[in-house]
Amino acid sequence: MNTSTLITPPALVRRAEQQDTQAIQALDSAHFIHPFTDHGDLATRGARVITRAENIYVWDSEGKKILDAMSGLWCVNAGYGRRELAQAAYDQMMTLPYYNSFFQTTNVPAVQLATKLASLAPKVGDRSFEHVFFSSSGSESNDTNVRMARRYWDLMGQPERKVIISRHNAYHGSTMAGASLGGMSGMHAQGDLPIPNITHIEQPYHFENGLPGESEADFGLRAARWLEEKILAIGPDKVAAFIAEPVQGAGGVIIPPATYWPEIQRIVDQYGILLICDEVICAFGRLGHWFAYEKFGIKPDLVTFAKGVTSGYIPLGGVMVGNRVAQVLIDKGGEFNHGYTYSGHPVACAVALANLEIMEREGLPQRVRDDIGPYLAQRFAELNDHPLVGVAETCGFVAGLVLVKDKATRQVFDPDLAVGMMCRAHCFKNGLIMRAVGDRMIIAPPLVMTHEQIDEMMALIRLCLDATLAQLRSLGHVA
Ligand code: PXG
Repeated sequence: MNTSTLITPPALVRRAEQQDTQAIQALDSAHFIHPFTDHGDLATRGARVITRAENIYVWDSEGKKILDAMSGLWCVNAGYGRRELAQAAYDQMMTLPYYNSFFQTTNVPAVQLATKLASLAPKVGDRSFEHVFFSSSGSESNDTNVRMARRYWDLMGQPERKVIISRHNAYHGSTMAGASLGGMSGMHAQGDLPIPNITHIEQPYHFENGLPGESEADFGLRAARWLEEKILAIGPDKVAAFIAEPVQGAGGVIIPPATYWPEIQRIVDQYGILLICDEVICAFGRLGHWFAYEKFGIKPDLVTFAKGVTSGYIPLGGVMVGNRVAQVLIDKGGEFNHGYTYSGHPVACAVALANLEIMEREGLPQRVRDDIGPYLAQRFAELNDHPLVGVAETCGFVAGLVLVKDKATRQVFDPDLAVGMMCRAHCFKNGLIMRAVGDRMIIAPPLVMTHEQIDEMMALIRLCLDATLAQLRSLGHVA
């Protein structure tokens, strides 16, 4: 990639690095409630203070350089330090920093972005995407989906279609609807979730849910048919929609067998229910396409997006509204009583436009599909020879591996050992950000990585696996 587009870290940020890390940590602990964080734990250890970033690396307040194999939180698709994005935000703020899109008003960047997204979203079968609803996050967008799907069925004269089916271990956000749609039991346990009329089926995770000797292909069909069983158990005339991530991200990069999505499509078509693809992680090049539904040949009615649309430089999310739903909402709906202060925020939309321009110019989705995705697949597969790795797999530019106690029998570790967290600690120590989801280690690197940087990352991953193995051996947990 062209490194002349990268921002030289400003002197101001360098000074922040020289501040006393402990003082920042103390203020952090005293005043900042973090998402998904045990604050007792945080207070004793102190947060890692990230002060600057460039390309695929971040630096902490101690000056330590870390290769960010998670793109922040699955979002910095175009890499850090893009001057063009800062400039787009600056220019838009000086022209029109804010105006709402309620009350029959609009703004130019929002219109341009909706038009651009409609042009990027491929038509599949009889589904096309000419309309976009904007929010500021994935969670909000999924709240929109729930309301939109139910509104659709009301307008279709079938108000009893209310149930939305999702999957265990899915992640769809942290608002009441987002967390309910998600299938994280730990989230449901806090705050009386899920809200009514949201239910879940099991995820298509062959390693955990496959029967002994069952092929991936057979398992994929069986897993998809859990949806049909659920629809029949509820009553098809009561089901509004099925929501799913094409590849489950936060759940641990769960890549479904090739037979899964075509069978899901058959089922949603047969029962006429809406299909919501949550592409908050999977869109914008992550799986080698602008939208992942194209990769899997899925025909969704609603597509959730966020994160990569701005490469995380500014919050923006939304829903691509397929014609089936859009036409009904527009032709029959009157006013849809739903919207956010920041729907179509001009600065966020201007940054998104500049980001999509970069992705287009540098061909990032194609790069993932034809070049760095296949290269990552080849390099990551080499980890299958490591004694700790049960299975290592990739899809586009996400990858996951499961740590096992016994490779031959695929025996997993006692969860109380928290082997994933042990491995993650070795990663941090060695300058690599890799996420642990239980004992699955996952990555979603920026889409600008070179082959050399993939090699650098793979060497670090192997080093950290070796260090984890050595620690487990010294503790007597593996032979
Ligand atoms: N859908 C999907 C598929 C997501 O991955 C959301 C919705 C919610 O988006 P917002 O913008 O409201 O956060 C997400 C977010 C993790 C992790 O631990 C993943 C996400 C968020 C926080 C943590 O991997 N994904």
